[in-house]
Amino acid sequence: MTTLTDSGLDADERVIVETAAGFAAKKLAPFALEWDESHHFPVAELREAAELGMGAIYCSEDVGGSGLRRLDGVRIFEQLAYADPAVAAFLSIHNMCTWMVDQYGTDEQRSTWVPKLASMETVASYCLTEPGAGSDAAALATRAVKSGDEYVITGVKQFISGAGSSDLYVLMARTGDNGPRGISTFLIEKGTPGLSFGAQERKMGWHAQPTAQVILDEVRVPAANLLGGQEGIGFGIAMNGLNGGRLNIAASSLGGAQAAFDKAASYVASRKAFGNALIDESTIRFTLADMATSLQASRLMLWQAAAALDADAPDKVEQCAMAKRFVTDSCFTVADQALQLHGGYGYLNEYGLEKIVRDLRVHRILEGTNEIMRVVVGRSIAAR
Ligand code: FAD
Ligand code: 2MC
Repeated sequence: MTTLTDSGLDADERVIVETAAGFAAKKLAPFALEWDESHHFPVAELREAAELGMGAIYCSEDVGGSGLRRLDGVRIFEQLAYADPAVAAFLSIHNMCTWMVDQYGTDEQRSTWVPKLASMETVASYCLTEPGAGSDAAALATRAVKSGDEYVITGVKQFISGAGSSDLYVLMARTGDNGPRGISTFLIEKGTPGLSFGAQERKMGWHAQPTAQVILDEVRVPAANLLGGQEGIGFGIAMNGLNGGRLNIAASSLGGAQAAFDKAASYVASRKAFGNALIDESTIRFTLADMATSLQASRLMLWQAAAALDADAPDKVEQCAMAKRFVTDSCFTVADQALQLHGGYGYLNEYGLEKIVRDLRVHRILEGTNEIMRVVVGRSIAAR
């Protein structure tokens, strides 16, 4: 567990952080490099995390959620990512989906799905992006047409984390006109006729979780699988899910960067050059000081944005976007600096630095690129 996160936590908060840190150290960290190498998706370990309440962290207790705050959530994801950012990030996507069902589902949808999602008997994927609609998500073309008491859904979703492995696909499709108000959200179970998956993408990082297309060819789902039982609210559901998702992805960057920093601080204390330990070189100390400052600034910004989401603050969308942009950029830089401080050894797989850099790189792209985060913040400034 990192030391900086200890500051200011009360006893309950400390138990939550220590539980996540203990689980991560025992069940994730020893295997992270192996899973990266073998492209193994550790579903069994994710289910063990769920047994500790990490499958539905900020969901209601009446349907099996843990009833914690977003603030607890980002602290948990930081600890998990300290061991493995790729696994932590997938769990964050599952939690986002679970929250969407809990928050917007009908009573029946909540009681049917949330308990299974909380235990991770059912693992969920979030399906918004399409080949022709990434940043411009409201331009999505997957169509859902009502037919009796079913919807018939056709289209392709691109880059879906967990695709092929997950049991439930929380999927945004068009039921109405062009634009955000014509979009609805559906719950689609694996095994539904017409649902298939593309080849696994070969990626720079995130090897411990699958990424593929989700392909829908006249997939028929009961009208009861329309999330919230209402058409046209799907874009709002998707975006509100992403507000918290963006924080959790940022927390996954923070944990990874903290691990990289700790490795680097320890390495330069023992590595000798020019007659001294590297840490005795003032420029190296300055680098470490800047890295530690970036980590602490990231953590504080993340906690502040999580508290704003907990409080449903009027500026929560901008705060989440700012934190996602700042934390994922800053922490990527810290991870890269940590690699640099290891010299040639940082470039070798066995030191674990290059995996962190590869895993964190994509956090600047997904759940809204960092350019889109600037678009969101810029719009709110212009609207003042
Ligand atoms: P584009 O939208 O085509 O953008 C290309 C470039 O243009 C980017 O740099 C972008 O920032 C920039 N740009 C676009 N518009 C603007 C603008 N207005 N101003 C300035 N710059 C702009 N999606 C899901 O729905 N579910 C998932 O589970 C999921 N998992 C993913 C996993 C991985 C490994 C990856 C790589 C992606 C995943 N995504 C997922 C998709 C991800 O969210 C998109 O890749 C991302 O939103 C960007 O969309 P795009 O790739 O189509 O890029
Ligand atoms: N939270 C809540 N509501 C939001 C929102 C947010 N973050 N962003 C937009 N909305 C609402 C907005 O208030 C508006 O509501 P209303 O119709 O009531 O006025 C509605 O959504 C439409 O918003 P805009 O008019 O801003 O829509 P526009 O199309 O111009 O831009 C944009 C929307 C660019 C902000 C959005 O498309 C976006 O966030 N794009 C990035 C896509 C993205 O993040 N993809 C991630 C995929 S998931 C992933 O990568 C994983 C790894 C899981």
